[in-house]
Amino acid sequence: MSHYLGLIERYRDRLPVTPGMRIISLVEGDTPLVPLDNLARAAGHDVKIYAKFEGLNPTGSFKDRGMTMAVTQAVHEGTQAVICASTGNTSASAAAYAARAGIRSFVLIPDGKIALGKLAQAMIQGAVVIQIQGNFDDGMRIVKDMADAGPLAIVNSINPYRLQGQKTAAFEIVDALGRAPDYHCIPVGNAGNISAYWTGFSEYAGVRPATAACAWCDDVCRFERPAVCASRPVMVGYQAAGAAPFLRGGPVADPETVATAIRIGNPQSWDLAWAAVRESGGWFAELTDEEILATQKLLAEREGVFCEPASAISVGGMLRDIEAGRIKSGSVITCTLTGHGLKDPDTAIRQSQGQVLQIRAESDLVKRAILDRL
Ligand code: AN7
Repeated sequence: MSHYLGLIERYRDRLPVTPGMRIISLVEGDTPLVPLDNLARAAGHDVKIYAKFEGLNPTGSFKDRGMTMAVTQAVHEGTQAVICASTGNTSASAAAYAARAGIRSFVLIPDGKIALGKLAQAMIQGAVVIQIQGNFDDGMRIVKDMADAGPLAIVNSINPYRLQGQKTAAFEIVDALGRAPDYHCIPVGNAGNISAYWTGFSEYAGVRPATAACAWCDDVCRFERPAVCASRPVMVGYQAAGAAPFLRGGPVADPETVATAIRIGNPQSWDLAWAAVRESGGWFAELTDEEILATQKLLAEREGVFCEPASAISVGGMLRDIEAGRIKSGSVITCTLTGHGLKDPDTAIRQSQGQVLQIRAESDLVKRAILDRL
């Protein structure tokens, strides 16, 4: 077997690529499905929990799955630049894949509300960073207005190639488990990823989903193929309470949350996400910033898994729904951890304050401090 060359090569026969196409890849995908046995034991109810740790993609988030497809297609069409609005991770990923392809990238980010690591990535990877005095939704509106501005490809998840790339995470989960999970728990911001997962799980189950909203999707996806697995999971989407349009029944004007990645009030994949949740028998739920941060800490302290706040929401919501009996005992549950904790060092340090001991450089003093804590 040849060594792993990225998700397009691995799932080529289920993706919109043609022979001879120049594949723009950073060898993304193939992320681990990490068992969270400590949390499962604490939760009781005989559940088995796995985290799909997407923070281990090349730029540290799941966006790379969609970006390899979107930038490959953009280059194929002769596009000279990509553009996106972003709460951070999309801009980091777009900049990286554009750099690799040798084209330009323009990224619109909300003023002052982007985690430091993501900004660093976009900047050093050569993106033209445009800070707008507005939020993600303002940026998205402006980017859509740029559609006719020139030879420019929009690489937000309204680009259908993005969702095609991202559906491969569902394939990997089924391939790793040898079955579909009973529940899949996932953070929801702009709502592209939950839609992509449902498309992927459905394709592997040999079922045409409601998320296959266009004829193009029918052309690309292999829904008619024999099923790889017999079932599909219940899809559960979690939002931050201050940015929870799916819980409010419509757009939220001034979204606010510590989980800046999902500080989004007007999700572009509204209908697709509802289709995924309804068809799977799932639901949306919301978590407060306090619950989100507590879960980020819990994952780090109990499992050694460091994800960003927006990612922790899937685990926090899942644990609450297990306790409430909404997620049934005996279930196999997968959670997407969408981005790496190192993306947002400020938030991690802020919520761990007081844990650093200040001690003079003397062995006796250090020894005492250690023995006091053993
Ligand atoms: C870590 O980067 O929208 O529901 O502009 O970075 O598919 O939007 C990020 C979204 C979850 C939500 N977790 O996914 C952007 C952006 C993390 C994220 C989401 C995002 P979608």
